[in-house]
Amino acid sequence: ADKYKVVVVGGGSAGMAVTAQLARDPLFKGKKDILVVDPSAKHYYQPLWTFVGAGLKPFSDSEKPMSELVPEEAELLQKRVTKIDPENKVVLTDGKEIKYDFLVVASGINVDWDKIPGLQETLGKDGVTSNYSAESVEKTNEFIRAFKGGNAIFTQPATPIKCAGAPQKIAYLAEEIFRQNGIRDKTNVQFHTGMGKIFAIDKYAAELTKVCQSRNIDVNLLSNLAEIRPDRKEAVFKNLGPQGGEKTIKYDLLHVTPPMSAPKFIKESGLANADGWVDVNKETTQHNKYSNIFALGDSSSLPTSKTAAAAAAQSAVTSHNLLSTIKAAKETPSTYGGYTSCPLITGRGKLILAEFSGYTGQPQETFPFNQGKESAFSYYLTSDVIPAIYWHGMVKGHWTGPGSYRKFTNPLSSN
Ligand code: FAD
Ligand code: UQ1
Repeated sequence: ADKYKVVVVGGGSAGMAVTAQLARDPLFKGKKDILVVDPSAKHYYQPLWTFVGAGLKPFSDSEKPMSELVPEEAELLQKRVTKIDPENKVVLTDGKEIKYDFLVVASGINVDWDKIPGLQETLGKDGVTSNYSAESVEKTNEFIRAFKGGNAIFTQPATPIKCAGAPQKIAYLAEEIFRQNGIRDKTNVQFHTGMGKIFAIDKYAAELTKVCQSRNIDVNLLSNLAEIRPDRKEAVFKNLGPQGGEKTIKYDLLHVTPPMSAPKFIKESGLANADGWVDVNKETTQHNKYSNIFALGDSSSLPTSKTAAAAAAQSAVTSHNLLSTIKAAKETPSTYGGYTSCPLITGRGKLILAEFSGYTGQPQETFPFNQGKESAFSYYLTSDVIPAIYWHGMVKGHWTGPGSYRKFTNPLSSN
């Protein structure tokens, strides 16, 4: 009885996009042959959390009940997947075995709150917060608004994370609010990143470095948050450069982006590459060992920067290749070229819209102006247009990224 043609593990941005696209195929009409498994009662549009953390959008705009988004042709099981048995084509949840013919893994990335000693007990209290959790994102805005001066510290870990620009976006927004509140001269704004660069792509990194310089944001590269001592309000940073060593800094506001990693069940199920991500072909999104398994989004091995924008582009490739595998159609596979995007908000009404291929490192900009510059157009696109595209397009299976429009919107672009 508990057998489905397709099981989708994770009903987040990537899983819901693929589910909605599959559901439109005649193969699934009136059948309930797709199952989405996700323990979360809510589906989150996490890109809004940067705006929520600065009080520019209400949290409620970022959530919808998961059940509302699951299409009619699919079922929802509100359970956590604990293991997959790919040899027997079985998904295990607590207390239930579900058989599948085809599997899509889209279980996202784990935020490792427990890997920073001191973080869990103080998150949401005494000036320590994070935009990376539904529970603490509104605290960010509270703490920034109530800030009276001192050290405001923003961190980024050395691990891969979702939306690698988000740790610095909130620093820009906070810095602007401190100026508006007349406390900027009493405030030391520091950004500490475990990475060796402020952003992976030089074109955008160069501009972001200028923004930090002009606004007196102290950027510390290869400076990795290792510990928080809440009783003394101290943050300990390890220097990952050749000189090594540790630095202890007193904080009055601390916005933490914790280290992140692949969900453990992927490795325990024999589906992972050496780093724990679901081991898929980087062009087709099909598993390298099991041809009836596909993966996309943050939990996949696709070697690009992990964003909803990337998942949108990947979703078209996954659903196309999965459908032709199901139908045993001898079609040319659809391929993904690493497209991803990071809207780097630098202030209210100002945004650098990075769009690039994580495979080539080359910009792939949608619009015929230099998106490496701060722009009001890019800001309103991101704050007001893209959220609508997400809720009405992406999770309904009708938006797979701007790639197919680029030759019209930016005809001179070579990418
Ligand atoms: P998710 O959307 O996180 O979904 C994963 C789902 O899997 C969840 O619903 C979860 O409950 C479920 N799950 C987890 N484990 C299991 C399990 N064992 N069994 C079953 N289900 C499971 N992206 C952008 O494109 N632009 C931005 O501006 C941007 N800004 C961001 C800002 C912040 C603060 C954050 C946190 C993220 C941001 N992102 C942005 C990144 C974006 O949200 C993610 O890259 C995107 O959601 C990835 O989609 P996904 O489906 O892989 O993962
Ligand atoms: C995008 O497609 C997308 O997915 C819906 C995002 O996630 C929130 C984005 O942040 C961006 C920038 C895009 C790209 C879209 C356009 C119109 C450039």
